[in-house]
Amino acid sequence: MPEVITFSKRGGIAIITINNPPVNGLSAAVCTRLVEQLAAGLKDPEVQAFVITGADRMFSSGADIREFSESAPGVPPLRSAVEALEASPKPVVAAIHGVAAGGGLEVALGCHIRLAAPGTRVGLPEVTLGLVPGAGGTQRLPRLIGALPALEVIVSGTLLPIAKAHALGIVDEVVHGDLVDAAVTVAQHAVAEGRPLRKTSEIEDKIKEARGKPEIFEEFRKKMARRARGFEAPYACVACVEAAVSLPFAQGLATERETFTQLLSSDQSRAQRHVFFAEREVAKIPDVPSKTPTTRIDRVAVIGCGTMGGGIAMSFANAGIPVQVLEVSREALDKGMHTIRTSYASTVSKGNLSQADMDERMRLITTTLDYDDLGEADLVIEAVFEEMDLKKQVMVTLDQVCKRDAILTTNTSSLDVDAIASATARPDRVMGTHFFSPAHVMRLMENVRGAKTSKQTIATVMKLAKTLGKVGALVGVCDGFVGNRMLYAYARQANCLLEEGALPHQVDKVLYDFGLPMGPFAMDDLAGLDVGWRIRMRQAATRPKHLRYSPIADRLCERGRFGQKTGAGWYRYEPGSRTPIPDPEVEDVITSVSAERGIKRRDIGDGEILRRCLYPLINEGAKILDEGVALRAGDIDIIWIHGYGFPRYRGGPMFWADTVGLRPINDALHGFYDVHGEWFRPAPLLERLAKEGKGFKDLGARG
Ligand code: 3H9
Repeated sequence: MPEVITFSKRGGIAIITINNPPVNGLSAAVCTRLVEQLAAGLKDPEVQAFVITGADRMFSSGADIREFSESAPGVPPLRSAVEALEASPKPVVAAIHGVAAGGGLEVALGCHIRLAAPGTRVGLPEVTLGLVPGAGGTQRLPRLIGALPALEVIVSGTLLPIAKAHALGIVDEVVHGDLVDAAVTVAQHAVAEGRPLRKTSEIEDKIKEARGKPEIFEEFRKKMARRARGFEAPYACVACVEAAVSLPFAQGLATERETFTQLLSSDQSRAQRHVFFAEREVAKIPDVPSKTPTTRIDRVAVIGCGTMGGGIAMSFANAGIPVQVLEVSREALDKGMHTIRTSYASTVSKGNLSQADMDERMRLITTTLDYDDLGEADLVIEAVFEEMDLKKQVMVTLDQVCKRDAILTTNTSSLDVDAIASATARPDRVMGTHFFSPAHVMRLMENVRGAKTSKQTIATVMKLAKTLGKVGALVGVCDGFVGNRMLYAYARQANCLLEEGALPHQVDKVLYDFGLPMGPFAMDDLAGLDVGWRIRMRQAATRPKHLRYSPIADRLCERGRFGQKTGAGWYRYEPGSRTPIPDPEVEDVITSVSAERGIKRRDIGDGEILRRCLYPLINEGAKILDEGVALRAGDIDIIWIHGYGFPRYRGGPMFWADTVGLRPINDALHGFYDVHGEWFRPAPLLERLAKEGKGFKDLGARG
């Protein structure tokens, strides 16, 4: 076993190095050894001061999250380490590079002086794990930089670039040149000067400003309310910072500890920790090892400059990759480019992008009307209308004009990728890249692997997702892939509930309150009802007759109610407004369908709405897993969190199902099946896991 802490001496200074690859996580073993080495140095008359640093890539990513459990081993040693560092009578200098996150930064805050290398990022991301910083971060950071800046850092959970951290006073100096050499020199000066050591826990002036001013915290809570809706941890973070300001250090620390312990065993933190690991796992494809060769993607082309094509082009420009967009007419091209320009200009006007950056991004997007101009592209994404014949025709043309080794992908959201690939002579270099709207904002890329897609193509596209700052999830071919296939199951039930007695705003409210950004009907109005209508028309001939089908959405489309874009859909909209207003005309359509079908409308409770919508969605997820269309339950969770806004604090639909318990879900589906029929038949995998008392978490990678 390599030493997790190494100890060396240079000119009277002990250098303690954290050496726990890959991210220098502060496991219990690391913290225990750190305290031991510090104690040894304190006893050693040769040692006058300490430098604490990290080996290889970074200082430290914080406490080892894998060690978190309800019994929480590994937690107390980190706290002891921070306290031992601060209490050291010999100066301790933190030499920070790469990343100091969470407990990593808390260790640095326990040191008396902090130096950092350029390019370092520091922060307290515990909130993203459903936690508060638990080793003094909520108490020391406000003392160092003030209550409001500390609230921003702790509640956002983001890692700050070092220039910002330096400006705030989190680090004392940014060092160019050798970091450890500089830290040794600074430590020697501190010894020579013999000034009292600066202990963060004793700094008072910065927090005094906020003392006795609860309105500062009230205002902050109001400001964060929209972003923090449904989450517990951000509010707990604010409460801990408030304690830092109003209580003596020891009491504030006790508040933080108690809060940390409570949150550690909460469903929300469990869910968010699951998401942390699932986000990393999703990039791993069992039969496509990380060393698989990839194709260089220097130039890209996008076919179609509508809403999706334009957003996809922006994603590439945002990542600094030159992209050509092709349209069939000058008019369509101008319209698409105008939308792109307007979108960037709005970001600039909000102060979120500089004019120079906008100009650079616009420069990276070039236009053409001619397929022959695409010969240099390494990858081409088609984002034309969702029609098989059209998509095949585009692929035939691309196959002719693109260089032999170019990868061709389709942005289809539901069509058969194998059929699209078969239009080319290079099906090994064809796959689906399903972006979510708006494509330059939404982080999910559902990457669809066809039967003949090569491993190199898969590895390239998965890597590309990362380059674009997106989360790529690899899925197999089926109608709607993972996300939309599950969405159909959910939306279908929402429609049936309307026939039985519910109204759109009631269903939407239940799902909004559950934590989704909007309910199925508001979402349909945003996306446009005509999209689903076209798909349903296509499927009409093959739709099994024994399955219940609700015609309400079709009736609305027949009246030209396509959603927000036509000012009316499931709701009506005032001109220029996106606020949905319940519409009696829709209620008439709904009640007349109920009457036609001989359904006696009844009051439907919120609990039934939630179960009727979400359990079929989970059931569909179980079928998808059984078929190997998704590799892991966690991948489905990631798809739903990043593509559909499923609340992160619920961990995604499959994780949430495990917290509810698969047995009650299976029982409820049986009950619904008895009353409502085939759509509710429990998936064999769900049935089996429920019988065995297991959860989706007990399944390994499939496919
Ligand atoms: C904390 O500190 C609590 C304290 O306040 C109080 C305690 C009392 N633990 O992300 P990557 C793994 S809570 C365990 O791909 P990158 C990760 O799963 C902690 N494992 O690398 C992956 O494993 P695998 C607060 C961790 O370079 C591998 O390392 N800290 C941890 O893209 C590489 O990770 C955080 O929340 C960990 N802490 O990004 C920081 N961190 O190879 C969380 C990483 O098997 N970490 N792993 O898939 C990060 O944000 C990023 O990992 C970091 C590096 C930016 C550091």
